[in-house]
Amino acid sequence: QYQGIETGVGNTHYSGKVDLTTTQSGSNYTLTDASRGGHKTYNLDHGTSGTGTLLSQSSDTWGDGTVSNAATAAADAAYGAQETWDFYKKTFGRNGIKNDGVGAYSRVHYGNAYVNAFWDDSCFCMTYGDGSNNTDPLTSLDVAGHEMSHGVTANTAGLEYTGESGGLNEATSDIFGTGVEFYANNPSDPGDYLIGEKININGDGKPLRYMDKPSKDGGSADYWSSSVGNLDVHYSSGVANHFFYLLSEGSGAKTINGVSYDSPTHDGSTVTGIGRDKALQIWYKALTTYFTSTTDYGGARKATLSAAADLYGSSSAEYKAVAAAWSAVNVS
Ligand code: ASN
Ligand code: ZN
Ligand code: CA
Repeated sequence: QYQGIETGVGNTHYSGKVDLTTTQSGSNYTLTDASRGGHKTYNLDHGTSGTGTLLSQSSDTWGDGTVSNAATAAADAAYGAQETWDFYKKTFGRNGIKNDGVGAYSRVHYGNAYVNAFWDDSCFCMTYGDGSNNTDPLTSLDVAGHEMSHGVTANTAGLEYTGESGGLNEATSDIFGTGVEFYANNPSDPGDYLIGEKININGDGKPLRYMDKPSKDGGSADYWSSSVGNLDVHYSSGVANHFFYLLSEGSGAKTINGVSYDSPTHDGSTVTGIGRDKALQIWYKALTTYFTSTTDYGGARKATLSAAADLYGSSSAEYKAVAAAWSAVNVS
C-alpha cells in the first residue's frame, strides 16, 4: 500500500490553522513526522503512563481549534515540536535534540486537569496536561520550545537542576522557547518576551513569566544576589532571562509586536541591545561549548563572554554588550 510523507492541516487551539507534516499509510494518516526524526504525537486520553495511542485518522485534518476535540491539543503539540526542530536546525544547524537526527515524541492529554508540561530524559519525550478544568492545554509554542529545550540542555551542558545551575537550565528553556516563538512568526501567537502568555496558567490571562522584568511574576529575581540559588529554579532563572532580554533589546521602554516592555537595570545603567539573533547565537555557543553541569552565574558571564569573543571578537560591540548586560543584572 501507499506510504508517504504528507502535508496535513492542523486546526490548533493557540496557533490557528497550520501545516503539519504527517504520514500516510494507505487510507490512514498518523501524526508522525518522518521529515523531523520521526517525531510522533500520542494521546494519553487522561492516562499518566505509557504512550497511549498514536494520533491516527482517515483524514489529514487534525483538530478543530476547540479543546473538546482530542486532536486539537495534539495539533498544537505536533506544531510545537515541528517549529522547535526547525528553529534549532535553521538557527544553529542542530539536527534534533541530540544533534543526531533522531526525533523525540510528544504525549498530550496527560492526567486530569493537570496544569503543567514536562520533558523527561528517560523517555526522551515531552508531555502536556490539559490545564485547569481541562480547558487550557499547556501546548503553546513557547511551552513546547521550553520543554524540548530541556532535552537539548540535558544533552549538552547538562546543567544540574538545582541552585544557580538550575536557574540557568530553566532560563535556557525560556530563552530558546522564546526563540522558537519568534522563529515560527505565527500571526495567532507572535513572538514576545513572555512565557506562557497563551495558556491562562494563573486563571487571570496573565503570562507565567516576564523576561524584561522577571519580578512581575511575583517570585522571580530581576538581579543576582548571593541567595538567588536558594530560589526555585523557575525563579532563579529570572536573572538570566533578564540578561537575555537586555542583551537582545536593551534597557528601558520598548514595544515589540504590540507588547510593551520596560526593562530596568540594577545600577541604573543603560544597556544597548544587539538584537535577539546575535543574543541567541551567543547563548547557544556558551551552552554547547563552555557551560558545564555546575556552571553558576559568575561562570555564565565568563562563558558567554568567551562565546561572544569566538563569534564576534573580544573588542566587538557584541562582547561589550554581553559584559554590560550581565553587570546590569548584578553579575560581575
Ligand atoms: N514545566 C516545568 C518545567 O519545564 C516542569 C518542571 O517543573 N520541571 O520546568
Ligand atoms: Zn522548565
Ligand atoms: Ca511567549
